Amino acid sequence: MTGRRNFLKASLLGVSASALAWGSKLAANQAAAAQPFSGARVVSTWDFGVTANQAAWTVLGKGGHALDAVETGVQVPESDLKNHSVGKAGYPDRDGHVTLDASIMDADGNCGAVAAIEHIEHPICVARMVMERTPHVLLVGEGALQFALEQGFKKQELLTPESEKAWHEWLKTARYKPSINSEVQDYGRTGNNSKTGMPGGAGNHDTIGMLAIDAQGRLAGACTTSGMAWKLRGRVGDSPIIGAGLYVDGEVGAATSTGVGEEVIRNAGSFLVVELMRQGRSPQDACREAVMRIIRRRPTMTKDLQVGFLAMNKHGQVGAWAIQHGFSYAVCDAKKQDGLIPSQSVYTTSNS
Ligand code: SD4
Repeated sequence: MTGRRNFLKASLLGVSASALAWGSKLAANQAAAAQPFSGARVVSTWDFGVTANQAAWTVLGKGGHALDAVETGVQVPESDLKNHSVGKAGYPDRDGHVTLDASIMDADGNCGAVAAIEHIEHPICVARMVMERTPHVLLVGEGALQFALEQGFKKQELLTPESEKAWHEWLKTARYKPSINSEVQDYGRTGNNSKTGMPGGAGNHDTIGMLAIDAQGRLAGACTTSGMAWKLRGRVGDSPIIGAGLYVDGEVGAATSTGVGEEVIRNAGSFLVVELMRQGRSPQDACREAVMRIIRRRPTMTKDLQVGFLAMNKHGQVGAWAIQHGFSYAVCDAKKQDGLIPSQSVYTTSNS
């Protein structure tokens, strides 16, 4: 096992060997993203973040509001039928129900979220309406659906034949073991991972977290997911929990997470990243410390666990860190429309 894995103290890591193998262009993208930046910029988790960012850019590029940009951007993977970890066509829970989690937040602390909502293709839009049209922050399950229908959303079947087939396959063993999501094998390409058969090189879970700063310097974030495939009915992950899967503070910056949500919730992950940035850490350094906090609490579990954080400060500097190799994030601004960047990680070779 140790031969396959190379655990290095995070503080000693530079760009990982594998990241270098992915190409000096990518490493250059990482260095560029870490620089202060004036103007609009949007960043997202995973390779499906590239197309999501492009949609967000249709708003940001015209001088639009960061909040509109993130809501627009994350709707792309929510509607993508090839994406089985966000929105429609997401893998269901243990009992065959597709249940979605989403949150949205602006720079002033306004936020809204839905958890374990069913039958609604765009939970992020419902989350925004919770934020803007109710005195609440989070609606769950039946109540969230009721609210969505009252707001005019259409009820639809989110379980596609492909996802249903995958669920039936899973039922043969019915063993809940989140796989380590990694884009290593299929880095930078769309389509299914040759090892797992999952989209975009992912494992059985992946979330889009998107952070944007607009031309007027306003920050916003959005996070949306179908959560962990085959989860218990009623399970809620980190994505709709403000401070866990998403946090934005206009005075400091914004952060979002992907991976096993239970570990992120336990550590108030995204809030922690923002607080570390408040204390003067760079986005990358803050993400690394948040990852190390999780590892310190779970020393025996981390070889099987993936969590990744992505952060952007109010100066537009971007950074990320993950437990496992293979996390990537996409950056889009006026100079670069499709930059996909490998995150640094604690483990520098694939555990999967
Ligand atoms: C969750 N954090 O529901 C989400 C899933 C995810 O990579 O991001 N997986 O726990």
